[in-house]
Amino acid sequence: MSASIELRNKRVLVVGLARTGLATALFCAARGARVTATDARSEKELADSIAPLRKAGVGLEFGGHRQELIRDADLIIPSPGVPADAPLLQSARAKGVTIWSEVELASRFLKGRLIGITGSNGKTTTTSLIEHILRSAGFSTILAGNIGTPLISCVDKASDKSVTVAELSSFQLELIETLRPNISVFLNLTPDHLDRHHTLESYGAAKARIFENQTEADSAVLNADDPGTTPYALTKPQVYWFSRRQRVVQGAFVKENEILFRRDGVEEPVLQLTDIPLAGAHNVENVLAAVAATRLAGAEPAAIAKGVRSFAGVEHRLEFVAEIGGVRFYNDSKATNVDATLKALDAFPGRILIILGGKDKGSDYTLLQAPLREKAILALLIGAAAGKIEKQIAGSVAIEQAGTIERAVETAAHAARAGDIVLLAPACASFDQFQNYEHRGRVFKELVQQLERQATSTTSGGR
Ligand code: UMA
Repeated sequence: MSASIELRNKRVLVVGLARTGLATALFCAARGARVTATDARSEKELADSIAPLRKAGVGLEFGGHRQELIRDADLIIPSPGVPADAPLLQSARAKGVTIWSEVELASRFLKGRLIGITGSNGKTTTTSLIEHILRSAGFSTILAGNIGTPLISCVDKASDKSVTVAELSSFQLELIETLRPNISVFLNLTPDHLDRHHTLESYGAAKARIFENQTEADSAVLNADDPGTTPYALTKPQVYWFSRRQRVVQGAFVKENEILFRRDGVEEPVLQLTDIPLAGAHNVENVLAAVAATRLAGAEPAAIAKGVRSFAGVEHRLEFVAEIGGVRFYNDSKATNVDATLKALDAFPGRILIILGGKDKGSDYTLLQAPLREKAILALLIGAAAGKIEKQIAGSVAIEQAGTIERAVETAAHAARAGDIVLLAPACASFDQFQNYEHRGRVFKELVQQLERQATSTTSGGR
C-alpha cells in the first residue's frame, strides 16, 4: 500500500493520549521504537491509560508539551484532536521533523485492501454500511478510523485478503504523506471544523487528500449532486459518481425509485429505494455511495441489496429511542454541525421539538431559520453556544433556554403532544458539557428511557 517504515530505534513523539495516542505509542513501542508521549492533561486525569504505557517503556510527560520534546524526535504523531498548527508542531515543522497522522503510520503497515471514506456528513453511516455489506457478502472486513477505533490498532488483524473500511476525517487526512486507499469515497462538503481549518477551502483540501496518492489502479467515488466535492475529481484514479438526481456516466444513481450501478455503459439494477431501512434523503446518498464502493470492491448486486436491507443503522445517527404517549424521541447526537442538523430536520414531516447547542465551531446558525420556521415548534437551547444560536435563529421558532440536556428533555417532554418528534440534533460539538458526542447521545437516551419507565409505571399504577 505505502512504503513501510522501520520503527526500531526511531525516536517517536506521540502527542495526545486518548484513543489514538495510546494505540500509537503502544504500537511503536512494540516495534522497538523509543517512544515519548505527551498530553496537555495531568497525570491524574490520564490515570487509566498510563499503566500499559509505562510497562511498554514509553517516556511520559503531562500537563503540556515542552518545546524541548521535539529536539530528540525523528517522527511526531499528533492525535487528530491536536491542531496541526499547535505551537509544538509549528516548531517541529520549521526544524524539518516528520509529522504524520496515525492513519499515515498505520497505512505503512496495513495489509490487504483499504476503502477510505470522508465527507462532512454521513461518514460513519456510510463506513458502517460498506463494512456491513461486504461482511455479509462474505468478505473478511475490518471497520476502523474516525468511527472510533484507531486504524493503527487494526494493523495486526489485517491480512492480504482483508478489506479495511476506514472512516477518515480532515484532521487525519491533513497529515498524510503516502496513504493510498484502493477505493476512496468523498461524500459531501459543507462547513464544519472551521475553528480548526479556518476556511471551507482548506477544510475541503484536507479531505480531498484522500485521492492524492491514488493511481489508475484505484477508484475515487464522488457526489455528483454536491458542488462542494465535484471540483476534486482527479484524473489519476478511475472516477465514479453517485447521484440522487441524474444518471451518471460511471457509478450509482436513482432511476424511477430504483438504484442502478453503471460501468462501461452497462447498467445493473441493485435495489429499490423502498429497500432502504434508514430515514431521510441524505441516507439515500449514503446508500448510493455504499453501492458504488461495494460494487467496485467486487460485491454482487444481489449481495449488496441484501446487505442494505439488513443494515440496522448506527447509534447516535437519527437513532429512534422511544415512543412515549405518542411522542417519538430521536437521538442524532452525531449532528455536530449545521448541515447535519438540516438533514435531520429534513427527515421528518414536522412538529419537531429540537435540542440545539453545545460547543460552537464557528458555524452559521441562520441557515436553520427556514426549516425551523417550517417544521419546528420549539427549540431548546443548551451549552456554550446557546446565546449565539438564540440570536441567529430568533423569530423563526419559539425558543427555550434550557441550559442542560436534562432540562431540555424534561421541558420537551412536557411541551410535546402525541404525534410530535423530540429530536436531539445539536449542530454543535459536545465538548463543553460532555466527553464526546457518544456520551451526549447516551445521556439523552438514558433521560428518555427514564421518562419511558416513569410513563409505564404511571400507566400500570393507574390500572
Ligand atoms: N490533547 C493534547 N494537546 C492538544 C489537544 C489535545 O494533549 O493540543 C490531548 C487531550 O488532552 C486528549 C487527547 O489529546 O487526551 C485527545 O485526542 P483526540 O481528540 O484526537 O482523541 P481520540 O480519542 O484519539 O479520538 C480521535 C478522534 N478525535 C477527533 O478527531 C477530535 C476520534 O474522532 C476518532 O474516533 C479516534 O481518534 C479514533 O480514530 C471523533 C471526532 O469527533 C469521533 N472526530 C471529528 C468528527 O467526526 O467530526 C473529526
